[in-house]
Amino acid sequence: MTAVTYELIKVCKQSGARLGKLNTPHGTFETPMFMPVGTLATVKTISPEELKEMGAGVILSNTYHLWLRPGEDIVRAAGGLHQFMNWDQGILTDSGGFQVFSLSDLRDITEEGVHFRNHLNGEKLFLTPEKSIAIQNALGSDIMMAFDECPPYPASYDYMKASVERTSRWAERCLKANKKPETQSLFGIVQGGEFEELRRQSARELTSLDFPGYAVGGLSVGEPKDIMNEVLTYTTPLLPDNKPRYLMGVGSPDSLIDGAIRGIDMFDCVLPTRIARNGTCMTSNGRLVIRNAKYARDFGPIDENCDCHVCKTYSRAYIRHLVKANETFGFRLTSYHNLYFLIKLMECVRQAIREDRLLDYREAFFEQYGFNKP
Ligand code: PRF
Ligand code: ZN
Repeated sequence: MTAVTYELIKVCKQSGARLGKLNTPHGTFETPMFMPVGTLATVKTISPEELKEMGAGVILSNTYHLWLRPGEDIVRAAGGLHQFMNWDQGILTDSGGFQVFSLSDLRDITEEGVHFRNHLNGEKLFLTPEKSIAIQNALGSDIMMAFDECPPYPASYDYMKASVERTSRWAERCLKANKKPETQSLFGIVQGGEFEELRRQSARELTSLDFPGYAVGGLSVGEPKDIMNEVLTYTTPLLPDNKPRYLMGVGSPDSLIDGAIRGIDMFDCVLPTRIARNGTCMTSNGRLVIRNAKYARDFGPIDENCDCHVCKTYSRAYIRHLVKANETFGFRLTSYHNLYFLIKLMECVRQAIREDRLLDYREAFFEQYGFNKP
């Protein structure tokens, strides 16, 4: 028995996108879905009650950050991450691999694991597949991620091949290290950059290990969008139909739609909350920079097509004032709206799959969002 299972409900006849259900020990969630990021056991500025209200299902947290502070022992003592942060829905934890590579410049990759320095105080640290899984077991997430290497873009074919093979060996060690497969499911991560042969090798090696779900990693690391779409086009068909597929670190509205069309079921990204904290809002008409002087006396909502609590209650002029004055409440409002926007977008995507019209939906959405403009 695995903790997390996937049920394919239907495939969109027009686009090939999948409508499905992800069953977890903390609830069942419809896919494709967007998962808000709460790296340090909080989705920045948003309470769990608000996340529920906006329809969030699974949220992300991070092994590396929680290991450094407060430490997994404290989270375990609290009764696990769900209890610690008062979130009774799904939690997925990333393995820390990606963060070690993106946050630490001093690192040394060996077969055993990665030596690097704590980005907070410079202290020497060592993370291995076994250690990452032990921390994730202590956190008690519903979905754990394998400890992988996400090489920078561009990387040479030879480097990528060695990295893919090491990631496969690490994936096997992660599976063996999981002490709670009945309550915590471990997903494998396909790497291989933009090399089709290496993506095939990675998918073959990982699927032979029979993970309960698979992620496509190593994308949205600086490559052009058409390369990401091309990689997804040939990679997702290599993954089993009866398991969920998760595209890591991707959250722009166009990429969510294009990923779903290529058979992706789960997405996460800091984008909506990160841009919210500098006052950028996602709207049905494209990005809106709330600091702009033209909103000073605009008493309409952020997005006239949005029915979120923020858009029903607060004006552009008020939010602009708060954001310009660096008032925390302003960033709460933009964060809430942006998360709601992506969660609602995925609801529209699911409805379009149900009705076999996701390509039509894509066309209309892109037109209004402004992606089709020259
Ligand atoms: N691996 C892991 N986490 C990730 C990625 C990856 O490749 C990415 C790539 N966009 C984001 N987060 N473990
Ligand atoms: Zn809104």
